[in-house]
Amino acid sequence: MASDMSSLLAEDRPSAAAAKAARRKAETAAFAEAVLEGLSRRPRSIPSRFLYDAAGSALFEDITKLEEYYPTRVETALLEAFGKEIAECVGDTDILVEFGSGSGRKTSLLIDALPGLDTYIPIDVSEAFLVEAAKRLSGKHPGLTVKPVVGDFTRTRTLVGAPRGARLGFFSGSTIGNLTHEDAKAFLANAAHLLGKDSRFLIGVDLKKSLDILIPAYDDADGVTAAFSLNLLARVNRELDGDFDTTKFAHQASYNAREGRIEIHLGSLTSQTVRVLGRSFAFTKGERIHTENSHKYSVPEFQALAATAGWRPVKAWTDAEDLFSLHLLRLA
Ligand code: AVJ
Repeated sequence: MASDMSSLLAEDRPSAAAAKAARRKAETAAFAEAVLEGLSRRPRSIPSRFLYDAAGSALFEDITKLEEYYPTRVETALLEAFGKEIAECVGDTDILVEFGSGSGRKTSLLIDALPGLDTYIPIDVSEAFLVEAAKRLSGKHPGLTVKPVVGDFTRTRTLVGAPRGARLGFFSGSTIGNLTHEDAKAFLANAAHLLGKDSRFLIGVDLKKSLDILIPAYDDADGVTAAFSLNLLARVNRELDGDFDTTKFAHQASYNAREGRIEIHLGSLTSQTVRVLGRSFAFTKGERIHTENSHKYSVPEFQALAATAGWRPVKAWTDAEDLFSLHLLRLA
């Protein structure tokens, strides 16, 4: 696998360590800019992609195991139940392109269902996750060529060095829900360009549902989701010389029915002043920082959105309780 990875990941070139350090520095600079800008704006906000440092990623992994958090469990069950049927609808596939490096479990189920597959290309901003995922998957699927690509999959336009062949895209976990409709449309259009003519796309999308199920999924009894949100402030303290007192902010999950999304905020429990990179930010009691959106779609709503980016529905699979959907799309 090392030789396969070297073409795209440049793991063993002498400049790799320098490139990695440069990427880390650029990421910290981007975080600093986003935090200073986001805390200055009204309403205050910090983009959700910064939730996933090492600690945040580990906490998200814990979320996926919670009783209240159904998406991972139900999507995995859908792949288990319908993998064969999905593969039949997909048709011949040489190359699987995954947006994000995935949990491994869901990807493995899909790989197992696709008999003719010879190449797996995960795209992720985190080189560490990519190396991990690549190792795990090539171990589980000997004979499969793994070619990881380091990059922001919302912006990666082409897959340099990728082989020719029929492509299937895979974007699981309803990660697309983090994006506004406008950004989701842009992502889907970019994916169409990247995957190319005649490709297919399998996307996991969370469904609209009763608030009795939805709210606890984003505000669990054990406080794991709260810890995940508050880690963003702890990350500011660690990386940007911040002095947030994480006990003085509360995780708040609510449903915005007009936008069809869960919104997560961190609310200030007192009036307080916080310093970040030498700058002061005064919070009134109750003032909030918006940290996340998680959009929910009915099956026809998502199909309509995908159509605006050139994707036609092939089929959608849902569970018996209508909690989650898997959409197979093809380029028109
Ligand atoms: C990773 C974006 C799919 O929106 O359900 C879970 C993130 N945040 N609990 C989601 C998340 C809080 C998750 N996604």
